[in-house]
Amino acid sequence: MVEDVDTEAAPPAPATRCGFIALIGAPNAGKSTLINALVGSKVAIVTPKVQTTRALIRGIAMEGEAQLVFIDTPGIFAPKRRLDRAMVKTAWGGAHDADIAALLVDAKRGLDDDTLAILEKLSEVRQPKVLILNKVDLVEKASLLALAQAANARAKLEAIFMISALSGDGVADLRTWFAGHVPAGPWHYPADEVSDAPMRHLAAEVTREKLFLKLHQELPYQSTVETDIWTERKDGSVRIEQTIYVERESQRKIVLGKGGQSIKAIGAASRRELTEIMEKPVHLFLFVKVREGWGNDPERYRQMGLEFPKE
Ligand SMILES: Nc1nc2c(ncn2[C@@H]2O[C@H](COP(=O)(O)OP(=O)(O)OP(=O)(O)O)[C@@H](O)[C@H]2O)c(=O)[nH]1
Ligand SMILES: [Mg+2]
Repeated sequence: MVEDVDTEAAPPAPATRCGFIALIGAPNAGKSTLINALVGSKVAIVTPKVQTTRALIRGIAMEGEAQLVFIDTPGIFAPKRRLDRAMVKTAWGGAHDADIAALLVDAKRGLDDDTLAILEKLSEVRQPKVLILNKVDLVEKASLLALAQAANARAKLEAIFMISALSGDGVADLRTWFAGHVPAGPWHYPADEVSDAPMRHLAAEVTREKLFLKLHQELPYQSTVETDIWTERKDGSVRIEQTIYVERESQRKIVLGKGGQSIKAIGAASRRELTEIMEKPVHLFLFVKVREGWGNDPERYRQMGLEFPKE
């Protein structure tokens, strides 16, 4: 019996591509909303308040043979405090280290001072740059064109997109474009991974989101959340202990609320979401501690994943 011998070489495997795409922009432009939409699950927290994101967060999406590693960054603004400076420095670091820098602009706010300053500094970034006009659900289509032209006159842009990160409008096109423009190369992460951040970090962020949503004025900015203890229990549940650090005793009282009502609401909302994310029962214990000057404590920065600025 003669067997067919296939003398032709097997077709080459489709070439993989992989790249890092930094999402930068003014506070509140919708960067974190967009990274969640691109990845298809919650990797970054979102609130209506400015300066929600404090450190780099990587979210991973697969598009055909391309692995897209999106980097959510803190909003860029004129920093005043040490924490602000660390956040802004981190955001620019993210842009310089990526393969593609994507500038997100809130189309409703347009080219305000923060965004103009970013556009100017963006010219120092050598990587290809794209502009993403976000929140198109809030503006007239006609105004978008003028906005795109004004931005294009200030920076060399490879492409301009108009999207709504909230509704998902235009997000798939964005993913397709990035997949075609990241470099050829092996994937950096397993194909099923959506984030490289440890769960205990995401858990602290989820509690911080609830704190931002529940508390107002200066308080969200004068507090930080850390996960201290994480125990997987035999019954399949997980026990999480977290500390909320504030600057002053008066703030601790506000976080606790009358009869502990505020902290209870924050804890309940966080626990509900963590249960959903992890698909297992969560026992969450929150403690509130006064740590005066935590904004100048290197250890708090290390916990947040931020470099500690010397001044
Ligand atoms: N209408 C509308 N709202 C949006 C859209 N994208 C984001 N938002 C809202 O804008 C607010 C800020 O969104 P975030 O994703 O937290 O913005 P960010 O750029 O990450 O903000 P920072 O982390 O503070 O820099 C939230 O209330 C979002 O729901 C959009 O496409 N349309
Ligand atoms: Mg954010």
